[in-house]
Amino acid sequence: MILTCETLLKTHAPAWKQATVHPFLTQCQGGTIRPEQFNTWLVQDYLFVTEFTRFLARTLATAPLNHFDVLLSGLQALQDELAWFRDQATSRSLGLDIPRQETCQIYCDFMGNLVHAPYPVQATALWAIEYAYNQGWQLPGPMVEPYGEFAERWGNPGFTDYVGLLAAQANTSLVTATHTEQAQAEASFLRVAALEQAFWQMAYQA
Ligand code: HMH
Repeated sequence: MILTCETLLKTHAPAWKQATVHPFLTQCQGGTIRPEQFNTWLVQDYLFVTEFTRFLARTLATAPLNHFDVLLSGLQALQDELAWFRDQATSRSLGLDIPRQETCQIYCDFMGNLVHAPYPVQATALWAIEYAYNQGWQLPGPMVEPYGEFAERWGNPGFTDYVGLLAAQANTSLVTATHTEQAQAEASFLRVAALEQAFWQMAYQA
């Protein structure tokens, strides 16, 4: 049996639900999230995205040539996203030069270690990381201000299409993956799910 993104979601539905449905997101939707908690998430997510950008660049470095277009479009979007995070921080008077919280650091270390993993594992993790935010910010439905902009960033149709292309590339790479690589891809999917859940929870632990 060949592993696909779809079978991962079906096999591990409870873990995926915990990664993508969280009080943090429902409280953003209803506008009841406390600003300190939102700001904690915002700054830690900026610090996450700086490392995520390095991970995407390293994934590009091992990707087959016909996967470049999609990955380069992702890197291009991250240039805008990092600037957007800095603007958000400035308008909220938040400093970005602070240490990562433990959960954020563990997630960044996980992405750093994926440099040793074969491409199908990297491609699966990349898709899972992006799909977690795509679903997480999209599933609750429209959010009250000022959170609509955040729901839009990861829930918009263009980003949804991008995540679909990442799934297609991961699936293609998994077709020729060994059993060991498929098992590693499944383990990385589960690790992403657990880290995503912990990342939402981190906003309440500041
Ligand atoms: C924690 N996961 C986390 N932050 C993000 N910005 C994404 C995924 C999507 O890029």
